[in-house]
Formats: sequence, C-alpha cells, structure tokens
Amino acid sequence: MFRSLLTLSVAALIGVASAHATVRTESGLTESAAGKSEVYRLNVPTEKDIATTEIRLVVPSGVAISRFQVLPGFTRTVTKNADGLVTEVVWTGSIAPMEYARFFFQATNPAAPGTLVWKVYQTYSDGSVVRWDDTDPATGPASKITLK
Ligand SMILES: [Cu+2]
Repeated sequence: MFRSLLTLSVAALIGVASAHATVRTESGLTESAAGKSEVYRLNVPTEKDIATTEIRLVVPSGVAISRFQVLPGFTRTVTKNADGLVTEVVWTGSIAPMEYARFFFQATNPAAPGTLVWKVYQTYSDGSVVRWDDTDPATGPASKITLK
C-alpha cells in the first residue's frame, strides 16, 4: 500500500504513471485519432515479489491489430472474431520482480471518435490474477485512449 501511494505521488510529480499495467500510444499518450494507424504499447510491471507469468489483453471493439513487435522470451496467442479481428491476446513468459515488459503492436483505430477501453489481466506465478479492468477503478483501472 505504502509503495503504491509513494508511486502515485511520484507519478503525479513527474506526470507519468509508471506503475500499473497500462496501454498507451508508442510515445506514451492517452490520446489518438479516429481511423488512424497507431502503434500501441502495453506496459506490464511486476508489482509483487513473485514473477508475472501471463498477460491477457482484451482488445476494444473496432480496433484492428495488424502486427506485433517481436518480444523474445514471450509466446503469444490471439483470439479472432468472425471478421478476422483480434479480440484477445495472451502472452506467456516471465516478468521477474523489479522488472517490466513492454508489448508493442500496430493497430488501426475505429473510424468514429470515442474512448477505447483496454482491459488487462495479469497472472502471477502463484495463480493470482490482478484485474486492470475497472472492476475496482481505484486499484485496478482499465486503460483509456481518447480518439478525437
Ligand atoms: Cu501499479
């Protein structure tokens, strides 16, 4: 708890949210444009003293992922819908304590302005799952990208 509070205040000072699993644009923004081809990055820090072993990303509807950056050490599985769009991505691998991993992918945004809500589920080696899906927005916020 103390570490979370400390991280929050430091993040507020430097204007960067460094903790939590987050989806941002490649340059770290929470804003993009409707219909644009964008590179996103999913940042996953291990915040326990055991390793993260699996990360599941739920892709907002209307987002069309076309490419993933190679990330040695991780295996990726995707689920697609009837239209061939990637709806879920699961990465398995290991993010040790005091480490973070960044997963980059290229996607085309939906044509209409709005808010993309990215839900992330982070599994640790003891089987516990941390939900970044707004089930509890205070402790487990989902990432939002505003499309203008
Ligand atoms: Cu955090």
